[in-house]
Amino acid sequence: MVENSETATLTLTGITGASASSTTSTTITILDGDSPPQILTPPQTLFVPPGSSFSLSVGATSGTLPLSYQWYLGTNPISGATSATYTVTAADVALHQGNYSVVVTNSNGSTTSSTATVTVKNPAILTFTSATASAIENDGTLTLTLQRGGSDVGAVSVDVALTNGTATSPSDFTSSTTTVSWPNGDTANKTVSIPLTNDAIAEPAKNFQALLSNYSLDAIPGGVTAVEITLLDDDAGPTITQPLVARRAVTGWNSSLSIGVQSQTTVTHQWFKNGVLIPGANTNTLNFTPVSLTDYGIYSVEATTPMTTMFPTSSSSSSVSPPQPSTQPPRHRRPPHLVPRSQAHSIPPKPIASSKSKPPRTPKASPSISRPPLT
Ligand SMILES: [Ca+2]
Ligand SMILES: [Ca+2]
Ligand SMILES: [Ca+2]
Repeated sequence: MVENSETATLTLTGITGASASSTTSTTITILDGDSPPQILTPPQTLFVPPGSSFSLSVGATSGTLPLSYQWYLGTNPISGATSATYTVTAADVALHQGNYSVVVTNSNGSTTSSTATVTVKNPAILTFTSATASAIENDGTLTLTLQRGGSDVGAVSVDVALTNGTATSPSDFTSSTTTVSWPNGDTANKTVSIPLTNDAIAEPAKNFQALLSNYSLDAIPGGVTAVEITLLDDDAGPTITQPLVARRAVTGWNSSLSIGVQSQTTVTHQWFKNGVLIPGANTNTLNFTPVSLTDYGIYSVEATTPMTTMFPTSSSSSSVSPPQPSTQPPRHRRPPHLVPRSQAHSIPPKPIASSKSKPPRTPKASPSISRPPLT
């Protein structure tokens, strides 16, 4: 009698003198001995690059053995393809592309599998265009770009999934998995927009990741399968890492004032002299090339970030002490502390009469270059 497979479950009960392990029951399948074979895992559709090997397999079971197999390409039986797995060592589009099926036979009859399609083509190569990205939380969205290389034949797709780092969804960004698709023949770059959460909390820079997964069958990973995303805060003001320091400058020598400012967002600088804006002085350093008497004054710099309203801009100020008339040759326009020590030894500056009103002075050797007496 032909009948379906039947199952029975054996369970251990009434265990004494021992404790039960996690497995206390097992299922037994009773196969019918009068049926044709049953196909459990049919062959799977494949995309194969030309010249590559590929295999098709079928999983079949039967209460009556042995089983025999015959693979078909279309309606034609493939010579010698008579086992559960059919392997081709070098795929050729003319010889191997098409719809495959397998007929499994026992003494009771035959069963034909569902069809698997083998397409012989080069894969599309899908990748992010950059392994890193950064955004400020008030940007609204962060855009990631994906590229299709390799074959432009066929429709391909890949999923972009987001994973929490120190930045988490939904407090810092909105996590979702986006499927990015290219139609047949399309090689244009595609973008994914990630919504960012703009809070009012001052916080450190955070990170999260975007990952490619679930490539369509004829697509493979390219060079960049993950993007490390840095999420910058817009609520913390700039921090001054190097304050302005008062400086005595010597006329005729080059000098500079500078400030160090750290911020997660862009910092713009503006220098002021005696409270008056200096046009064009918009970097962290203000150069005097060289210092002249008119440079004497109180200098300040304002460092500004594109913040929300929580923090005021930072500013710092410093004075420049009155410049001294030069006693140095103007052509040596380097301050002594920038001259390498060996050079300071070998080429001591020569006193030259100043053109200014004060009488010339003979420079004394700097303590840094005077030698202690030998003992
Ligand atoms: Ca945030
Ligand atoms: Ca904010
Ligand atoms: Ca914030």
